[in-house]
Amino acid sequence: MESNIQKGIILKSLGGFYYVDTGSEIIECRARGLFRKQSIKPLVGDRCRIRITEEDSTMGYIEEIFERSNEIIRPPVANVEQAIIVFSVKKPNPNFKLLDKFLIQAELNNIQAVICINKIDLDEREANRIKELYEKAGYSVILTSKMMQESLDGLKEILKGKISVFAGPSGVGKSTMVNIIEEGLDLKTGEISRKLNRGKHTTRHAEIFRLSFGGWVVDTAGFSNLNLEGVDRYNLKEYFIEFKEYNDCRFTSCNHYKEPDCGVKEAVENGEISRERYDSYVELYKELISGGRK
Ligand SMILES: Nc1nc2c(ncn2[C@@H]2O[C@H](COP(=O)(O)OP(=O)(O)OP(=O)(O)O)[C@@H](O)[C@H]2O)c(=O)[nH]1
Ligand SMILES: [Mg+2]
Ligand SMILES: [Zn+2]
Repeated sequence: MESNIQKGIILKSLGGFYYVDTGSEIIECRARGLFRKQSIKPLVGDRCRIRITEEDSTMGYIEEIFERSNEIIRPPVANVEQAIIVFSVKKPNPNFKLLDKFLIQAELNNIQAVICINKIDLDEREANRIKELYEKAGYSVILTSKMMQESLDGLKEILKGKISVFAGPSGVGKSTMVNIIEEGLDLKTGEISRKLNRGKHTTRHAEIFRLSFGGWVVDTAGFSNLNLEGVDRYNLKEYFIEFKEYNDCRFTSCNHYKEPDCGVKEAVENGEISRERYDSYVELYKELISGGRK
């Protein structure tokens, strides 16, 4: 071995050990001294420099954590580049307000969002309607089904080379999808997953999986609500990207709610902005007025 120093990415942490993917193998590492030197605790997703021990080439020490591009809290993962926001067209039906909250959260964390409408075998027409609605707003949308292999090949392309997190409510098919994309992963799905997920919010466990075709994924337990830290009633509009084009309102500070001569409301009337997105905006706006942090 030429050098015993390598770079890698932390896949999981367990009992004081960190499992670091160097590209060619996975090394079990400790992070001794790191707290003192950099005063940071390594996170899953961290890119790091490790020193492999001389006695045992499967063990090492994390010596340095490279600067993070971001850090998400639930699950605790660093450097997530992309969020695959999964909703199913049926079983369960999509909750658009929640979908919009996921989009806002991705934006807040500086994460590229891709909307994935799954289970299209159950209603292809409705899936296409949702796709058009969000594409018109400026988002990327893919349609998938575990019954249609080609649809998952498209998703693979999107995942290649990046750290992606699968987010969305429980039961929409996130783990099923990841299992098909990467054979051999065997993530728990269906009822078993739901049982394990109960009470999981406190465990703060995270793990990322290496994809054999390049890239890493984080599978999350479904959650039904989100906290939008950093968003208030005055800046909420910034997160509805398609509004920006129509904001020639009478008041420059217009919140596109009850104000007269509002360009956004006009665009909704004309069908240029979708009614559903606007309604969802108003609901979130009202939530923020009432101070309800939902
Ligand atoms: N019809 C249909 N059912 C699907 C599809 N994908 C997944 N399912 C079913 O949906 C159920 C839930 O799938 P999971 O993969 O466990 O869902 P999840 O999003 O991981 O759920 P949590 O782990 O609870 O967040 C399972 O019974 C799957 O078989 C699909 O494309 N079509
Ligand atoms: Mg799951
Ligand atoms: Zn306005």
